[in-house]
Amino acid sequence: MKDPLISVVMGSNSDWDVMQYAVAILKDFNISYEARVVSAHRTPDTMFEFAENASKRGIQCIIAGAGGAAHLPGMIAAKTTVPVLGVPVNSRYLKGMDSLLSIVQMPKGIPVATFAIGEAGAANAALFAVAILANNDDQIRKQLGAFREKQADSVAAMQLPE
Ligand code: RP5
Repeated sequence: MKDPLISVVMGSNSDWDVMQYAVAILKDFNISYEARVVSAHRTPDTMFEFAENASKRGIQCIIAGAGGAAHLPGMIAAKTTVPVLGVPVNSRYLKGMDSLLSIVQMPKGIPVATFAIGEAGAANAALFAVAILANNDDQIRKQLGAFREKQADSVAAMQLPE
């Protein structure tokens, strides 16, 4: 794939069940992306290197998913000014409430845009990244408009049982 515009990172390959929904949207929109595992606490040096280089690599948005004490999005945001979109991944015991609060409760000064827990959050983070790119790309803006129209049409076609 050509130089990625969007980077999708996650703390473990166990996050893929959720984060695949972000990647599916980027594929649908034909946006160049990369997807990789970077762990804040197991590979902190790799995480720092990734975050420090994101801007010069031309990355426009980082979608970061993590579960539990989900410090990956916040720590990446601390090391780059590239916008970070955080996706709370469902966790085994606290069902993702821990992930959500860890990501959304960033102290003032280092923002992480935080999305819903799980599949919806992953898909919406990617749609948000697409919307950011659309600000400076007419083709992507048209694609996003067409996506919204298709979605509206599918609702209009919905039928309920008698
Ligand atoms: C976090 O711990 C990951 O983001 C993942 O959601 C969670 C569990 O990781 P594994 O034990 O499945 O590797 O770092």
